[in-house]
Amino acid sequence: MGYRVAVVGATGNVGREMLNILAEREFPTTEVVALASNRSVGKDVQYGDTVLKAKALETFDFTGFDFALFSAGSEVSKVFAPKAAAQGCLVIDNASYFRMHEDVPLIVPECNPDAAAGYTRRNIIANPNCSTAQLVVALKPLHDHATIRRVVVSTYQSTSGAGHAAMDELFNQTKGVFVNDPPTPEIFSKQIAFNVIPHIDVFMDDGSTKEEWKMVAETKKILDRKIRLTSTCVRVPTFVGHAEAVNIEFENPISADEAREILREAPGVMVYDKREDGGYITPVDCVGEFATFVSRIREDPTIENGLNIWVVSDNLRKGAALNAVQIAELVGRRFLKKAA
Ligand code: 11C
Repeated sequence: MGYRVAVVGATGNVGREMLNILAEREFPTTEVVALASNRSVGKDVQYGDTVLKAKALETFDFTGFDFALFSAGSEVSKVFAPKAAAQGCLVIDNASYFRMHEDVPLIVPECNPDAAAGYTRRNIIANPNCSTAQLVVALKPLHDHATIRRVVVSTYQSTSGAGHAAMDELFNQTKGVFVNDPPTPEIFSKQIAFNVIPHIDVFMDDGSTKEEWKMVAETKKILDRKIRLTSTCVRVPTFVGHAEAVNIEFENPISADEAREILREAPGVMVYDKREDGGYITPVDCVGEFATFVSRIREDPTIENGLNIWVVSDNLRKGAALNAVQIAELVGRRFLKKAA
């Protein structure tokens, strides 16, 4: 026995990873359907050893399906997630549209699994933004131990977060620089090759970007509304893997050694912190991995109860597809059990 699963946005960066991860984790399925916009219908996508042809989302009937994993952008989710949910299919949505809706749980299974029970209100569960997901996995066990008061985070986000065309832009600009002819920026607002850009998503009235706002709002919803967080989100010329330099101020004392031991035991976390050349994880090292890696754990002597950590994870996996599949596993285990 298994579940009937639809993957919406199956031809995109995250949709493909959703299919990979369903297969890798042997998520029990009796049927998997790849859905896409009309322009991508008929494209081949891989699910384990099987090649699926993408079908049209627009005309698809979700009746009888247990899970729909959506990663096709907010406009698609806004229209089609409620439709799938009304047809009795539980939607796990990677877009930002429903994340802050009071009646939609925003879930990272390592952090707030109990909140998933709220799925019954809309039949929709939201998946957080990639930069939030890896951050809260690392913060949660430290918060439980010493209560976080304030977080200052700077991100180093890969181009895959902006989609496949953005990765192509990095590749083509990089080649172009060598022949003295870098193509004009299209997806990014400035040259991304050999550069860094302090701008992800649209600007807000207060001068922050929406990516920065999401990190604040989503961390509060998932972990604790009392946590104060400020972030600067930066696009860097890497393909996959987001990195974050995180400064944390706690209510209670916590040493670097204590933090290292707590993080070693924490679900979803891998500590790699050797205090020597190369003794830390970089984005290139984390590609294809499930874990959120924590390195460079050290005390911040400029504040009381302060720590600095370096957090790296595959943004297409823990930041998106893996978290969505973990939510399906959680709901399957707790609420939609199927006999083995
Ligand atoms: C990026 N974090 O790296 C974004 C991508 O709200 O799900 C994911 C945006 C979101 O560009």
